[in-house]
Amino acid sequence: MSMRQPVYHAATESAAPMSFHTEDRLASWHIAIAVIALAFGMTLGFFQGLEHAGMDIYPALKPFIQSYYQGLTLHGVLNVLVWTTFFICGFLIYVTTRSLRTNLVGPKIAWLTLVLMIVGLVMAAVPILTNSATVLFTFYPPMKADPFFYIGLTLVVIGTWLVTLNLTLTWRAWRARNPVEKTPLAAFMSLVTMAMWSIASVGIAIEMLVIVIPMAVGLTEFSNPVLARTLFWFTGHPIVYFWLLPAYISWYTMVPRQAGGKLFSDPMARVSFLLFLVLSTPLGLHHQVSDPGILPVFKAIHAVVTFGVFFPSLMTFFNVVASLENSGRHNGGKGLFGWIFRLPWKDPIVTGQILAMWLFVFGGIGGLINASYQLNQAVHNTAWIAGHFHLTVGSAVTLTFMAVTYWLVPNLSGRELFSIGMARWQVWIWFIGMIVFSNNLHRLGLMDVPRRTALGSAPYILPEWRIYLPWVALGGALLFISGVLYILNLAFTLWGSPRAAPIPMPMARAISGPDHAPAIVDRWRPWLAVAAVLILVAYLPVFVQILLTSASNAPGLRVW
Ligand code: HAS
Ligand code: CU
Repeated sequence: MSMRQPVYHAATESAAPMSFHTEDRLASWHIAIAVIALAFGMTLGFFQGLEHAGMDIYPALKPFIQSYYQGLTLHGVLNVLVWTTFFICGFLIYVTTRSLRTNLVGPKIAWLTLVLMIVGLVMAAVPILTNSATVLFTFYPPMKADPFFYIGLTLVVIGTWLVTLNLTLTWRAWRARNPVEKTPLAAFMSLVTMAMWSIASVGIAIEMLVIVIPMAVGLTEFSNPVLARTLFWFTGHPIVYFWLLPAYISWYTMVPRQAGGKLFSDPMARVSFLLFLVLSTPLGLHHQVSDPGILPVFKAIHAVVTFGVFFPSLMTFFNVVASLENSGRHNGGKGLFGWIFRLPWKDPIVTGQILAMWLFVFGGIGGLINASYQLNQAVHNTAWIAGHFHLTVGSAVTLTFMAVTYWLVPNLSGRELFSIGMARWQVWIWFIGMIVFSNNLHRLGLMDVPRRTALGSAPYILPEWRIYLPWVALGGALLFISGVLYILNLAFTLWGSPRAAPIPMPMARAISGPDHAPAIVDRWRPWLAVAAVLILVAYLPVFVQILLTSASNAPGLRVW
């Protein structure tokens, strides 16, 4: 039962081995914290599903968790903020240094960054656990949480900026030694991801420092909710691409190799990522279509840009499917569709990611519905949105990261994956569980069921909702079973599996390689400049209008 058999038969690394001891330890710490957060977060998700079906177990959890909403805050923060951010920082440190074949230039800074992020995490976690920050992961003012919640999250964001700095300096050291070579694709994509995120996260940092922290510590009594929400969504939309792009890195630069073939086009992949760099941020108002106090014309402009950022995902769709086709044909597949059956379906690393891609097709289509100005009125703040983001961050991203850990954890720990069979079941159960879960949430949303609501105990619940709510619980239970299989497999790998020699990071070669990419796609300044200009055009008038027309007059509230 060797992991390497189905995964690494395409090619072998020829370059001399290098030590990545520090990078591996850093990645291990980040990923361990991420997986622990996921384990707790998804357990709470399971409880929420049960609540929807009328099986409210929150009263039984009383001394630890006071309410559905405290549980939901924990679920959201642990799953979409902690699991993603820690996994991504660890994964991208690993990917960037391996693909550049360069050690981190600032190992000490990297350790300090990790400590800062852990301190931030603990600072944010304590108030949530003591029910002093039941404000959900979007923490909209005028809701007012314990100051440590905000300060902690701010430290985590600062930590991610330090990761960007470290990776950028590492790339510059590589560039000094390789003045003409194209940046290897995986490193290039990692740097684009971190650069995009570092620009985008300025919004949330300003919201924290100027609005919510002063309010929470008592420096100011009032907040401006319109301004706060707009700063939040300045970051809150691009954060979804901060989660998605690392999954794309795996789909582009690793899956083709793991599936036995080559990436279709390296230049096209670079262009797709550069489009994300410039288009991810100037569109956050699509989360605020129903918000008062913002001129409709600005919302319409952001809706148009949202349709623009659809294109790099369409390019990804084309490129990734073409690469899978290349792999299937390389494995002997014939005819129009025969190649599909020659993909390594027995390998959970590949299968998990293909299933994640399939779920993402429907998440992406749902995203377009959300982004349509009028249709948003029908779905906003309904269970539909929860259906949408479980297909995206909960599947495209999470199922991909899970599949990635099936090679990465053995790689980092030097131990064989405990059970390939268990991993195979895990990815399929997630896929089926998510279909049941998200289909029913979408359907309920169209029946006007509100999101973020303890539905099982709501007095206004309609009889027709009761038909679908138990299905949400069933889907949630399947996801929970899948999650438990995942955690157990990783735990047994660390504490019960035989040692195995380290294996190289999978790196796909491309049919159309980096030499076909024009030089402009390996330059930073022009693209960063375009990103800055688009953000100014899309947001400057919005902020001017908000500052001129809305006041800081909402007193902080504890609504829980
Ligand atoms: Fe979204 C709300 C629009 C993508 C996450 N989104 C949310 C929220 C979250 C979220 C968490 O316009 C809720 C926030 C909250 O709490 O209020 N979203 C979009 C659009 C896209 C999109 C247009 N979202 C994502 C991604 C997320 C994510 C990615 C996380 C990772 N979303 C919205 C809007 C709202 C929203 C509105 C606000 C709604 C409201 O009213 O509140 C697009 O980027 C999607 C493009 C994607 C595709 C799919 C491409 C498919 C690929 C795979 C192909 C490979 C295959 C394999 C099929 C077009 C690349 C084939 C295999 C073979 C073997 C053949
Ligand atoms: Cu968005």
